Amino acid sequence: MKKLLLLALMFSAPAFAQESALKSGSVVKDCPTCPDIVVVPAGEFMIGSTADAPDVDVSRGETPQARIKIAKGFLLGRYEVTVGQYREFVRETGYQPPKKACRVWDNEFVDKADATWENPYQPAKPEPNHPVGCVSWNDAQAFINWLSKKTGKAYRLPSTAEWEYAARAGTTTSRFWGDSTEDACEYANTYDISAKEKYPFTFNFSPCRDGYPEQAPVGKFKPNAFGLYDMIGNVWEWTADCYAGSHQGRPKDGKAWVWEGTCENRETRGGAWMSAPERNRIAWPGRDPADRRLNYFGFRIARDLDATYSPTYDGGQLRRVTLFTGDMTKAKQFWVDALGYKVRLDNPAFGGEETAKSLKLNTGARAHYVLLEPGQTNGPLIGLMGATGQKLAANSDVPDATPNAGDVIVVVKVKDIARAFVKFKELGVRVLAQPAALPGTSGVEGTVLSPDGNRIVIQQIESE
Ligand SMILES: [Ca+2]
Repeated sequence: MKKLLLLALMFSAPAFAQESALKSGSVVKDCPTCPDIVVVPAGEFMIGSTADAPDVDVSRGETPQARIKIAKGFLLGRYEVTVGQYREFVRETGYQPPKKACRVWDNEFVDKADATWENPYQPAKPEPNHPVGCVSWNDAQAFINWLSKKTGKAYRLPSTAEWEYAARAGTTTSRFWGDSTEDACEYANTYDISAKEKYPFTFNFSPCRDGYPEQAPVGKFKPNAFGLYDMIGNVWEWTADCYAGSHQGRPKDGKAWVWEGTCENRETRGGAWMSAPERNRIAWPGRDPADRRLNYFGFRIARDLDATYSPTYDGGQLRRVTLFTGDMTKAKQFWVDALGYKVRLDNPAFGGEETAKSLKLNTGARAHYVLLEPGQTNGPLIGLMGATGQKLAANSDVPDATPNAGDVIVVVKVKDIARAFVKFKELGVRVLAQPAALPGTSGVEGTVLSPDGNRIVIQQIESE
């Protein structure tokens, strides 16, 4: 009897284990085919380079440095996200990325319409364990949303500070193995002699042979002290941050540095198989628009320890909305044109049985799930969900409404309802009800009339 009890306790123990109790370097996997993620310990470090560091680039704001304190450990991809993992995402979601050529080498660096993550040219036929390339920052977000929903864990890109902290793994040199470029071939797939022979670019190269003139499969080189592979070379890695060109003013807690208004460029880190040694350094920041695709750009995922994914919060700037019913085309037009948001994802497949049930849609109605991305007028809207089919059942989730057939009601969740209503005023949108507290809840809600006559209920997102 005692023995049985003991066994039961032993087997049940992992269910109670907190990830925050895991040792630095532990590998976590949220599903059998999910990317390996590694526990990176809490700590402090100086981001950037000293003024006398080899190849220091003042124009990119590597120096002066800033002190960053990462108070809690976090999880970071052991490897760059691979072609095999990305393929599973595309297969499961039917993700159709916005049309945009990918930049590859074809006797010159040129944007090729037929270059994709499946054929990034270098190599033409990537293996499942090659890092995925030709993926934009936006594509990376779509992958992250999918993985978060699939696993119930809130994934995200690492912040620039987290990335650099993890890449350094306690070192202060240009690279996690020291300053030398001769030693690169033990630790990283860089623009080495073998690459130079195949692609004789005019820029500098690592004076050694790593055996990979193009992308290399992930994990072929020595890891750093945190057990992370390919932090230098192979493909550039997108971070969550807007490119700042300085460390002055950077959040001291290691969180991503993003701001209201246009985030013109996202920061990339780590260099690539075709980057010169000056750029294959931990501190050197790349800067590229969120929709840019290059075959030497990929990403690595991160998440907080013990972070669970909530369907109303997707872990990033964009959040899901509870309910929208009515004419999708009109609604999209309003949010996209009037408020300057770009549609990032419109997924009619979202309208499954569960959705129809939770929205109390009548048979035949179909839900869409749309994510909107701030454009020039960065603002409070994060997303909306919709249904076509018009005829609706009475729905207690829709405040102050018993929708009749033909009614169009939209509920949009925003981060800052006061700011949203300032924006509506600027745009001349008619306000039907000013924001007010919802009795018996912590919610705040107001109502506007969109230009096409849709009544739109605006709700403030409740804090996590
Ligand atoms: Ca190489």
